[in-house]
Amino acid sequence: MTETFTPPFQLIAPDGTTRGKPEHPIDPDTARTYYRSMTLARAFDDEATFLQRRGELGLWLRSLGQEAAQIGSITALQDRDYVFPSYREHAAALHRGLSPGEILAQWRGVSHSGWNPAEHGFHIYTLVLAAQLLHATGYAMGIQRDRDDGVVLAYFGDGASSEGDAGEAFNIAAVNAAPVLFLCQNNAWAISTPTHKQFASPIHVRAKAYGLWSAVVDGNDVFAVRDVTERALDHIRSGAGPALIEALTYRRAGHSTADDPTRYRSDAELADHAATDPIARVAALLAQHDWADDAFFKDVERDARALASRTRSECLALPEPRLETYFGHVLADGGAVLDNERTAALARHLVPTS
Ligand SMILES: Cc1ncc(C[n+]2csc(CCOP(=O)(O)OP(=O)(O)O)c2C)c(N)n1
Ligand SMILES: [Mg+2]
Repeated sequence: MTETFTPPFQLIAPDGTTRGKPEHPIDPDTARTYYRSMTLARAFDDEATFLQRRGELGLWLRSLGQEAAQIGSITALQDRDYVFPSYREHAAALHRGLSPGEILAQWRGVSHSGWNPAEHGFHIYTLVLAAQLLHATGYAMGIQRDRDDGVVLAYFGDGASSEGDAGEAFNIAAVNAAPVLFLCQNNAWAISTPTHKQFASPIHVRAKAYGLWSAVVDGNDVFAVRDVTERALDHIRSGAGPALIEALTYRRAGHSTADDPTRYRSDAELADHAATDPIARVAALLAQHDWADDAFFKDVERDARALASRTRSECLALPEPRLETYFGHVLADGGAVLDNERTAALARHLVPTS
């Protein structure tokens, strides 16, 4: 077992009871807003999974179970701040105003990225692990040189923390006091590698050695994530340098729709984590304080169904993926090997070509 030296910061326990001292009071409006955002994000994620199973998407990586880590952090940002996501930050993407169709285009294989990053202050999804941490650091150094007071938020995973790029980004960000917040969603798995085989020292502990402000938080507690993110942003905006948050969450689904987690993960482990569901926790908080009535829950349910339906129609309105286009983006001038592979692949008709 990896030792966690500091207990993760928590404001709402899994049963919905409040703990600790929040910076801001835990109020009914915010609780309802979080409940709604997380429920809609989950409905979108469910629908995208169905669309992949129906053959409408090539692949899908779920955000199931990670809604609090994403909503708690993204809502702490200001509009002028800029985000570098990894590849499963769908709740954060929706919050930044991306449409379902924009998010799905890449996974349908019809775009390298379905949105204009500048329009949403939300960079393209990056599948090369930890590469976005260097991009984020460079971007933050640019902001610093422009004397802009925006902050950059970069998401990454527990597995990505082992990449050399992560260490380089942490180091150079600290040396330059770059205005960047590194937010690790430690979801306990990197495909089939559990965290105890990934590292012996927790990510938030290693962060301190680089000179980063760091904290560890219960990543399934949306209020705690929001609170810690605000503290990190205050630190960064004061000019004191970059920060890192390790949000302890759990990847409830497989790594992707191409993965079978039953090969390496026990049912008991999954059942244990079902009890820490971030949406159920806010529902319990709402119920305990009588902060939401049936009409509220029905309204959220109706909005979730509407989002699912919009997700379906926007996906089906995207073009059909065309196999030959993929070969056109590998090398500028092609070459015999690529040409042969293209001919063979098209002959097999693995994907509709028109
Ligand atoms: C540089 C690099 N190496 C390997 C891979 C293959 N790969 C894709 S996702 C993944 C696991 C990532 O785990 P983690 O960072 O914990 O993120 P999670 O998928 O759990 O959100 C690996 C090894 C990759 N995409 N990029
Ligand atoms: Mg992971």
